[in-house]
Amino acid sequence: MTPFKRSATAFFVTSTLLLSACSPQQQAAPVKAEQKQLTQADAEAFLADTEKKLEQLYLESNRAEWIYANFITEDTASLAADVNEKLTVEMVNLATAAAKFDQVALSEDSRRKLDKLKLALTLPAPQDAAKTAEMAKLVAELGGLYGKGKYCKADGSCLSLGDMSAIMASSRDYNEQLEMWQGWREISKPMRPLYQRLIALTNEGAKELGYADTGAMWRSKYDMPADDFAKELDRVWEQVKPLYESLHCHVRSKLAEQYGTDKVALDKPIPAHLLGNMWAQSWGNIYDLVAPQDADPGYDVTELLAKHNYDEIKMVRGAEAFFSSLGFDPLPETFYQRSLFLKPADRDVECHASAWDLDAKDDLRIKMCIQRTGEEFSVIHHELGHNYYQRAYKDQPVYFQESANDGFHEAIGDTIALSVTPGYLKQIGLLDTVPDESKDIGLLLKMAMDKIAFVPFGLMVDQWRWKVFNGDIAPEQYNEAWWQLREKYQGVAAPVARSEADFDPGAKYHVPGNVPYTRYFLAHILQFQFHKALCDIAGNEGAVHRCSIYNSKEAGAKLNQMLEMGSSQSWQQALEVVTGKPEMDATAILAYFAPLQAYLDEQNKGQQCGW
Ligand code: X8Z
Ligand code: ZN
Repeated sequence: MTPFKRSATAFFVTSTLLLSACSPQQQAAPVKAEQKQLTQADAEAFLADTEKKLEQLYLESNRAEWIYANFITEDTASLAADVNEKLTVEMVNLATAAAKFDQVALSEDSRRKLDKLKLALTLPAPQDAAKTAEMAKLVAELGGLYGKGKYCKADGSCLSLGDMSAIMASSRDYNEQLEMWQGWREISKPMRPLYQRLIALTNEGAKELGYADTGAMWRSKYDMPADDFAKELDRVWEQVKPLYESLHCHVRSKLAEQYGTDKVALDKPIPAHLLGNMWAQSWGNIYDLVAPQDADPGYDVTELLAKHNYDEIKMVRGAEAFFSSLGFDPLPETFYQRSLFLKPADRDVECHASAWDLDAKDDLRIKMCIQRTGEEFSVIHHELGHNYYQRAYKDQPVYFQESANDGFHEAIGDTIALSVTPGYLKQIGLLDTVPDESKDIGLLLKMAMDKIAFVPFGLMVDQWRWKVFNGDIAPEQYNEAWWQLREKYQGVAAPVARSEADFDPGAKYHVPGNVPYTRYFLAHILQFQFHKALCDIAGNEGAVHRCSIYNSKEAGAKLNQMLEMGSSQSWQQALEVVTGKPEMDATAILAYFAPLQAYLDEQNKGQQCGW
């Protein structure tokens, strides 16, 4: 293993020192007697050197990852794994080197940069070259299994995830949905041994860096003690839970009407394949089954897009125009030249939508196999939110070229999509008449089926993963524990018996992709806080669910002020910039849906809710 070497005042990170490296939550590392006393000047020199190194490494890694995700083959997997290995080795060394300054008195700025460096890796690796290489290979293999995944029927015809998602969204045939649901989950069975090994290896790496396990490291990234953060999540979930339970109850009774109580029992969890989504994570696609009799807004964005001949590019241009209306610069021409918007017919690509900033200058891209639906129109806004955030913080030091916390990154585009209201659709010529306010319950119900339904899913994925990391869930309980949590948080159940021959968590992109998921829970709470605050700034006086910040330069400027900060300040400070308050809170999301809660209470009268 090549030790990291700093040129100016040479010190080395050896494996002995590494073993005593510490995290903020751990006891400090003893500074070795023979070692030179480190100073603030040493820290600054180290940070300056590292900055250059990181810029180069990130660029190289982004390029390899981009190519792999756009062209999944044995060779690109191998190249991506090589670069990932190199980056991981460097980052582990740098995190270890950064920990040597734990006892040195430093400026706030230097301290924050070092803390960011120590926590930069998502999957820390042990200081063992063979193990790091093995990990990098596992990461690429798992990603490839998901990206290449398809369901092939007995007759030899195959369906992609996109094909199957479209069927899940529109089919109302119990068995057809079940076939899709089961078919997709075949892809993750072979992931299990790879995943199990990856968890063991990364935990070793996390321990060497001074964390109890990789999950503990993930929870340490939120400007507060890790345990407090976990409690904060529980607190916010408790706030949203009553509304979720009301929604669950109402949707279940409508599903029972559709499929019969022999299929959907009124006192049990909902079968997970009937909610219009492969993971039952958002339910907007089955809105037609629950639409209120007299309060349906009477339009559907998918139909409006088709009626006005929106193709994939026009959908992207449309979302870009929203950001432009807020005062953001247009996307560079290279964005349109280099992005992937359509699923290629002749090769495997990772279709799960993502947004990229290759060089922290202006090489922004998205990669998405766009379908012409209202749902995907929202996802495009989501992705562009990432790109505008990336561009806004590009002049920050590399350590702070991130969102305030990862939930902020996920919340920005969604915040903009909350402004895609009937009034806005009329303004851009997609809708002829704005539905009357008497139709608001329908609008809110559709929104709740996407946003409120998501909240427990956003929480449970990492509740599972944290327990996998810390050993509370042993490998031989991976699937059983997954379904226990699905039932506990979401009140959904597998429609057919599952066993440990299955690995259902692996059928969700972020598990084999090793993308922490709590960020989406945070984003679903935060986006309603941002929306409310920006609507106030835009001078909105009506109902918040009818507010669009379209064209508001004031709202745009305030949003940009927060985006530009990157992660240079705590997320609480960033939140305060837009909302005036440093606390994450469910008050805004509950206020948005308050009229719906009253409607659901009425609908659920006499029902036995819960599961
Ligand atoms: O993964 C995503 C984005 C890319 S960051 C498309 N989302 C989560 C998911 O699809 O599971 C957005 C919402 C939740
Ligand atoms: Zn995202």
